[in-house]
Amino acid sequence: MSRMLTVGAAQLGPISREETRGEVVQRLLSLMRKAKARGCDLVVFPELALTTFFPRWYMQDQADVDAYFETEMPGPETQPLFDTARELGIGFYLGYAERVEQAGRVRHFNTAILVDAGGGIVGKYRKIHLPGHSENEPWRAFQHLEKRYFEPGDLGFGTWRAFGGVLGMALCNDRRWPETYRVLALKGMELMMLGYNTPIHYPPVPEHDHLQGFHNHLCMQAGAYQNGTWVVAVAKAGREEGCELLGQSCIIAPTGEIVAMSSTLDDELIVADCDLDRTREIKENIFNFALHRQPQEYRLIAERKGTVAP
Ligand code: CDT
Repeated sequence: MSRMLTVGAAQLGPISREETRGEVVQRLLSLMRKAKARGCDLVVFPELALTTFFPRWYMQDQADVDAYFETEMPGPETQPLFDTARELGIGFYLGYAERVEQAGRVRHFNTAILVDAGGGIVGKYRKIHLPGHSENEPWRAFQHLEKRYFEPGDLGFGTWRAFGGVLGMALCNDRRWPETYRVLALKGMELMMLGYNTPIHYPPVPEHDHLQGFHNHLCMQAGAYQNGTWVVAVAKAGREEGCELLGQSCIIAPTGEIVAMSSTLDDELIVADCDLDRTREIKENIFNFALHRQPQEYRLIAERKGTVAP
């Protein structure tokens, strides 16, 4: 048996602070057309793919922060993505900053959506693991203020029946946490889509800077294998406003093997034919959850947040 899904990982090079939404959307459309030409059913874009990675700056005026957020999706600048997807018959995953009013309260999320080949939104995910810090820390070469500008997602980890399989979404820092993959895999995930913006320099532990690429693949290859899932991971890469962002976008098989990887720090499309039935090699054998898991021994994972040593 095979259930083939041809997937494109559409890495972006840097987006400058001055670049408009319209200009960025043109870059996304160009990658989407390339993906269609290469036979893709689905194309995955990065996290916060419509603007520069703004959490690197401390901004005191909320209006300056809100300028990076979308108040509607699609909106006038993003509508062409949906129209072109429908014309071409291709789906997409897109990360963006979302500003919504919920129950009379303005809320800010780091969000991803899955759009089907008819241009309809199938699913939405709001990032749960927000890294970085909440206050200005001027000793850093640059800030990472996701904890200031976003709230943790309120939608949980979701999976959706789409594109002939069961697809899950996550965003950037989520890929470092085994809980992300396991919760999604318990909801049947066969392919995870994930966009990221990962600075090479990590101010609190700069001695790990040279390991960014290694840690990126280490956690995702392990997550793919231990949960029998494809992983499609897509960077915003390159030197953006003086900050070096990791590339190495990749598509990982359920065996943990990298089957495609980007080789530039620019706009670049990589493609792989992902047979969703290959997830069974793992899910029905070494990681047959129903047969081998011992959840009564794992309660602490859900109940306890921090370590308590004996
Ligand atoms: N965007 C994002 O989540 N980036 C983090 C950076 C490291 S923590 C400051 C990541 O996990 O890649």
